[in-house]
Amino acid sequence: MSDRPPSNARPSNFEIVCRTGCARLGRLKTLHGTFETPIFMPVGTNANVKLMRSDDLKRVGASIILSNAYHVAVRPGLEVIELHGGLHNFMAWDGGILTDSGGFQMFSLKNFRKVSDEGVTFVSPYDGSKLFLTPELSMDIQRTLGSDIVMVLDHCPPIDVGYTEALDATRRTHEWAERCLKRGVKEGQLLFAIAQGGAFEDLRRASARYLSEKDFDGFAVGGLSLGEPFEMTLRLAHATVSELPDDRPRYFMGGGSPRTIIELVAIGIDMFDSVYPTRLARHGAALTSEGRLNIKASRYRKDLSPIDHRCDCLVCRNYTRSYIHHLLNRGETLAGMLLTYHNLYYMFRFMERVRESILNGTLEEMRREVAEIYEERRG
Ligand code: PRF
Ligand code: ZN
Repeated sequence: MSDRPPSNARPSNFEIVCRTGCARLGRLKTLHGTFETPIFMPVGTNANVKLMRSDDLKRVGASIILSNAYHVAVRPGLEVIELHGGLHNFMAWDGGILTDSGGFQMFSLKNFRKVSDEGVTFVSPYDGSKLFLTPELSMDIQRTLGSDIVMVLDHCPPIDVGYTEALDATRRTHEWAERCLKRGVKEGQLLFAIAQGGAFEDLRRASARYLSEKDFDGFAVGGLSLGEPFEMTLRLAHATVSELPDDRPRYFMGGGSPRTIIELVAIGIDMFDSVYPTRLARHGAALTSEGRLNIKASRYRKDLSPIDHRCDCLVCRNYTRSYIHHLLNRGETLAGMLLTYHNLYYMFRFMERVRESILNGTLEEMRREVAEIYEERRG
């Protein structure tokens, strides 16, 4: 079923341009464009990045977004996507799309039922309908969606499981990764493996080492950013990265606050996704050159300055904090739209600075600066 020639017969899709310490500036080639890494991917779970039109996504600087195979396959259903000729057409987005496999949704959604070596059963809380997701089905769904980057189906346990359970999930993740590889992707789609290993450094290393030997286009660090202390995230991510091949992209799943990004770029991560900037916006908070601002606070009622005086986005050039504060207090949708636009614009300028600092060798300075502005991780 696989259309993919073996890796030694495929040109490499990832090129490292420059390094500072363990950090890398790279270029990742996909069917919908070549992207500079380190890169941030906004989350568009239901085939939309909440409150953002696709043309505005382009305008703020997004080049690849994340979507979820499981969600889209359930609603509207694969046949609807197929009618459109794929997910790109469906959502009117001609940039890159990475689809997550459904592995994470097993535990993050309430409608998960049971997992076996064969696959995982989801039961919809809406109508009781069942979906039996196997590695093969996840691959077939992502092939139909036509995503640029396909993720293998993995087993992501909670961070606090014991050794036996973590080992079992890791073993299953490896078996599933091989089944995904065997099922294959469409020509041009990239296939990424996901390393697990729970909270155990030896399992983390073993997982990365095991997957490294297989013919994947990239490798993700899974099973982290699940509420554990940041020091632990860094230590376990580092254990994983230390065993991954140097010449392939590395993706940290489900983390992407400025602080998370700068610390993980420094240990050699290239790709990030997070709901952080978009969710924060919908809760009335802005990312700024001075850190996080809660525009809902009463001190902004008569504040005529823009969200961030150092930002030249469309929102900061036209609207006051006072106006957005007013919209928030009235529960107007426009508040979330304006804040989402600004926060994503902020994230993409932030990523430009990260890449520049790798090029200039000033990543360490930027890291210290970011740590001062954003004391905690949050996302
Ligand atoms: N696996 C998958 N998706 C994910 C994760 C994972 O471990 C995480 C963990 N933070 C986020 N999204 N498939
Ligand atoms: Zn702005």
